[in-house]
Amino acid sequence: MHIIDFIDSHTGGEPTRVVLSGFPDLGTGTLAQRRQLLREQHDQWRQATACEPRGSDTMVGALLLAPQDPNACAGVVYFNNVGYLGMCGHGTMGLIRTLQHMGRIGPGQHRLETPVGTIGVELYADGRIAIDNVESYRHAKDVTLEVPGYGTVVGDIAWGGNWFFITNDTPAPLVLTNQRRLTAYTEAIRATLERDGIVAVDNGIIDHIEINVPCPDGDADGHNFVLCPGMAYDRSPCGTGTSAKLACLAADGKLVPGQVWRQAGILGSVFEAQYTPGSRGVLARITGTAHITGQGQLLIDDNDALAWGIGAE
Ligand code: PYC
Repeated sequence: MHIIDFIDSHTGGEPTRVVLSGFPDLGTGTLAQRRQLLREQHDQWRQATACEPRGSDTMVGALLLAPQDPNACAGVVYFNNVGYLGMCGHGTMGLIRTLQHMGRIGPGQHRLETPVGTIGVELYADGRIAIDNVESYRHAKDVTLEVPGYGTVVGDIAWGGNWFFITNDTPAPLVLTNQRRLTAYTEAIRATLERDGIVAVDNGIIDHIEINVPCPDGDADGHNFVLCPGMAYDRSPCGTGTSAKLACLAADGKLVPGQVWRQAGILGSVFEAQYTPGSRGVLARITGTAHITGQGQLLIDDNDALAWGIGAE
C-alpha cells in the first residue's frame, strides 16, 4: 500500500489538495525541473491524487516541496486531472492557508517558489492572503475567432502564470444555472484556437478560456467564468486569470496602478486585485481567503485495478 498525506482546502469554492508526503523523490533541481521529472517519470502519482476516484476534474493538487532558496517558505508544483499548471492563484491561497494550519508560517510576508518563478505572498492576521504574482502581460489584442456554432468571438491572449484567452462575448449571463452552456461555449473557443493553430509565446498552449464581463449588480467590477484545462470551470475568480485580465485592463489604460479591481467568479466569490507596473506588463497583487476542508491519507493499493486513478493509462 502506498500512502500520501494531504490537506484539502477551498478558495472561493475551488479545491486545493496539498500533498505533504508520499510522492517519489524529485531531487533538488529548480521547480521547473522537478515538475518535468514528475511529468515524465512519475505522472501516475498526479493521476492517483487528482483524478477520480480520489479526486475530481475540479481538483487542483499542490505538491509541497523544499525550496532552493532558503528564504522561501516552500516550493510547489501545481497539477490537475489532466496535467500541470505554471502557477495557480487559488491554489497558492490554499497552500498558504495549509502551511498556516500546520503551524509552519504565521502572518507576514513570505516567498514561494513555483515552476514559473518565485512569487511573494502576504498572510494577514485576519486570514486574508495576498499573492504578488509573476509578471502578467498581454500577448495579443482583439484576436478574432470563427467559433463553430457561435460565430465571431473576439478576445485577448494574456499571461498571468498560465495562458488565457479572455473575451467579453458570452452566449448567456454568467450564472451557475448556465454552467453547461458556458462550458460548451468556452470548450468550443479552445477547440477553435487549436484548430487555427493559435498559440502564445514559445508555442505556449492557451489552455484557460475566460469570459469576463462587467458585474451586473455592481458588487464587483468584473464577473468571470473560467474554463480550466481539465474541462472543469474554476469555482473561484481564478488568480492567474484575474492577473491576466489586469494586464489587459492596464494595457488598454482602463485601470491605473494601485486602483482596486474586484473580480467575482461564477459563484460570486471575490478576489481583490491591483497592480504596479512591470517591465513588460503588470505585477498583480491578488487577495482572497481559503479554508481548510479536510486532512488525511490517500491509500493506493496495487491490487486495485483503478489504483492509479480513472483516466490513467
Ligand atoms: O486561481 O490561478 C488560479 C487557477 C488556475 C486554475 C484554477 N485556478
